[in-house]
Amino acid sequence: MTTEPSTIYLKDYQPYPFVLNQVELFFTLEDHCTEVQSILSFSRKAEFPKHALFLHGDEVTLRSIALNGKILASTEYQLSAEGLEISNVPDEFTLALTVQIDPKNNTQLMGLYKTGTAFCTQCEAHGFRRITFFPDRPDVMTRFTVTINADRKHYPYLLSNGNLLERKELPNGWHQVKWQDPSLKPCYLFALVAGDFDILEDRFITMSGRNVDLQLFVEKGYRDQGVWAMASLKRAMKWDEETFGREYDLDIFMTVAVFDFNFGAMENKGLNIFNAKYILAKSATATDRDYILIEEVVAHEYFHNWSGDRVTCRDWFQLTLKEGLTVFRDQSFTADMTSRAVKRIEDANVIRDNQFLQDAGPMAHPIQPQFYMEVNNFYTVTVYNKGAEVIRMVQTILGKKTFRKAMDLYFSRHDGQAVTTEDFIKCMEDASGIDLSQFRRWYVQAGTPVLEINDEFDIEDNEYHLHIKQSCAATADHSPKEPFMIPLAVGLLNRMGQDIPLQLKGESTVAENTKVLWVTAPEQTFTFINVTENPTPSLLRNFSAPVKVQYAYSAAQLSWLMVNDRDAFNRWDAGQELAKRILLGLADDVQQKRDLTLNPLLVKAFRTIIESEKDLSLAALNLTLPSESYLLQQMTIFDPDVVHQAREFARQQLAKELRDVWQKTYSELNDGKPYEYNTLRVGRRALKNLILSYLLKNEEPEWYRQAYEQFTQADNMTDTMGALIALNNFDCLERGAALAEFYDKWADDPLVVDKWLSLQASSFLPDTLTHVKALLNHPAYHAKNPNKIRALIGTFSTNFYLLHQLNGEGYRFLAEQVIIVDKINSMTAARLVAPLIQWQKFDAQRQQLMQAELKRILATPELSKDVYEVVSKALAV
Ligand code: B3K
Ligand code: ZN
Repeated sequence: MTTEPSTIYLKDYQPYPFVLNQVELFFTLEDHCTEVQSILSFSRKAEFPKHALFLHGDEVTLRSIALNGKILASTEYQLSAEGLEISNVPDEFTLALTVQIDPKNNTQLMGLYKTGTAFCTQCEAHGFRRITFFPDRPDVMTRFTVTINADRKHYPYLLSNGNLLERKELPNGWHQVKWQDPSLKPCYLFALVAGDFDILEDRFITMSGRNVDLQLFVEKGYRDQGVWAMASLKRAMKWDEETFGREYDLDIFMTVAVFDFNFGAMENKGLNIFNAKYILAKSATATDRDYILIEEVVAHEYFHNWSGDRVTCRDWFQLTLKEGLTVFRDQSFTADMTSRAVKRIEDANVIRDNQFLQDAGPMAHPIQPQFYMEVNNFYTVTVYNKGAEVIRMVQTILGKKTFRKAMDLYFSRHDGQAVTTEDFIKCMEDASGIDLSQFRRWYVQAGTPVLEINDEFDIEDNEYHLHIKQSCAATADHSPKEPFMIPLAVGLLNRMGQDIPLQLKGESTVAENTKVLWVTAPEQTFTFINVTENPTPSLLRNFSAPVKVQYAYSAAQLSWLMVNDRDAFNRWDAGQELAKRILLGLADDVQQKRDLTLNPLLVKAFRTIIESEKDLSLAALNLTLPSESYLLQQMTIFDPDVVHQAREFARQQLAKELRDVWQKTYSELNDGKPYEYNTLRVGRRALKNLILSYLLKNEEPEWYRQAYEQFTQADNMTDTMGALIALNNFDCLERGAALAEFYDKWADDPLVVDKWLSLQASSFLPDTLTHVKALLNHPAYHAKNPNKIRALIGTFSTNFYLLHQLNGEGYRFLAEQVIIVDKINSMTAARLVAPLIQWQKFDAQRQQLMQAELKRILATPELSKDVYEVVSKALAV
């Protein structure tokens, strides 16, 4: 990086001065020298009588340019690193461009690139400008006609968005197809795929009786692994009709799975492109978790057809408009398809383990960022997952029925438009009559609100008071911190564990069990009437807002709530809170070098869960201790060593104390029945494998053997991985044998090899980093493939215990890899650096080591904008 990249501000938004009436594209596909011709027809907007025409361009070579048929001399336009400018253009004109690009050397995987033998594209956010010069911004929407020429033998399938208009043979074994997309779309939703695939075909009859052809293209030999994704797609299409009244609009919906992809998938209009990881599944190679994720991501991309494609974003500051909303939609879908409570807990965990950490670090930003250097750095857990929580709060505030009405209004009012989050909230207000002006702060204020709650029971008047104080610490982006509007769902439990009917003083309505309080002021008191005994409050039920709650529960109250709260989420949360306290106490003991003993309350609580919880997926979550990430966040100075030791000590004690029930339950669950995928069996496998990893903590040869036996006997990947995960932290013969056999068996399946790499990178064994380094030279590793980079380096970067070893080797390794990957794929590199940017939270010695590595990265010549932004912000704190 020679000069500091500039910061772009939302407040500087300017509309594009021209209307792009239509676009014709002609591709001639060659590995290194693809030619792209384009014909763009523009009309000037009356408000911009003098503006020059600017087209973005990135690594495209201009071959010719003609305006209204006249070839332009090189003095008649200006080329820069950002694009192409023509100062004098008439009010109506057609521009014809020819450019050349090099897909085969496109390792950034943005724009047009090769994956295996196929060509494919990724255009969001700024990929289209790597295909040709173009107004690459989401508010420039137009109609695309696309002609593709390619060798027929290598590329029998030539795909793009919309409807196939014609196909014809060309000389020399080439062929040509022409696609036309009837919908208006921005260029980030453009897609092109050319290759030879196996294809799965199906159909969906929409609610109005139209037929939609469904086609799924997978790499040759993987046809059997597309069945689950196809079935998931059909479930998603039906669900969106039933739940949101959204019908698919085109006659054909295509999905393509590729092995080289920067993230999960992409919602290109009518032609979704996926990382194969989120499509391919069969029981022998995919875990239950993979199945659930595939269904979720397939649904997510499909749901974008309305929330993203038909109604899109005006600019990239509005990203949460489509992403927060679509994540909310996919979460609701998954909750309906699986277990509602389990899904809610998992989603809350993402917020607490990752999003709260982002809020507290140098990259903190609101769900609608107000400025950025590189937009790719803002596809974050904040924009996506906190964004989804914000939509969920809207639903809670409006009520489900009104929310649906408001969503209908949003889709009908803005169909075919590129809009803002303001437009979204306006629809919510118009449909409900509720003033959301204070609620809008969630969009522009970063940070995690904290609710400090005290209570008081007034026995004379039968009144119960909840005093609530809200606050929000300053964040790195310096956004304001005015009071938020927070829907706080509460219940009050009587001694019998029953919910007390809830009536607020001054209100006539009585809520049966849960009441949503609207917390709006810095300090507020809610008084419940007709409360005849001192209740136990159940606060933030179902995680009704992405906030932290502080209330002085006693340990006894927490263990009681774990069993008695009617709200499944809060039952789990009470257990987590209890475990957190006990583990932090242990961490303190480790730090002070005191003897460690595990509080028997936790053992007792665990025993009760095993004996009473009927939903076994839920039981597995309830028996999982809070993550190291979550525990670290509770410390003033992060100490990954002590947290790791404390947590592992607790796991070991739980293994020992509960040995009898673990063994009994494991034997019951390990029933040898053939694999079946359904909610019940998924729960049984989840619990069985969790128990197996506890049992191995006893470090008995017998259990190493049992895990190895499970590994060899398993007829499905969930149990295979369950055994490997259980063995993974023990230096026993069984681990080595299982890992070796696993690789031998699956060396040809890239997605399974990813699991093998990440298993090794996540091990707590002391020589893990040495192994990870060696694996960089193993044939299984491919330095240009994002899935491999994430599986090996990405997984190691989240192995907190080993990354943060005081010899600094973990940091050094990560920094070196960031520098290497940055040259290949800057977007992926910028993601790897995330754990280092939290340096300010650690002790002086680690701070110094981490800063030194960050400085080393920053001093690298020609650093990408992506990595520059993250690292420079981290060092500026
Ligand atoms: N919209 C894409 C993400 C694009 C990421 C670009 N850096 C996938 C999704 O969220 O559905
Ligand atoms: Zn999305």
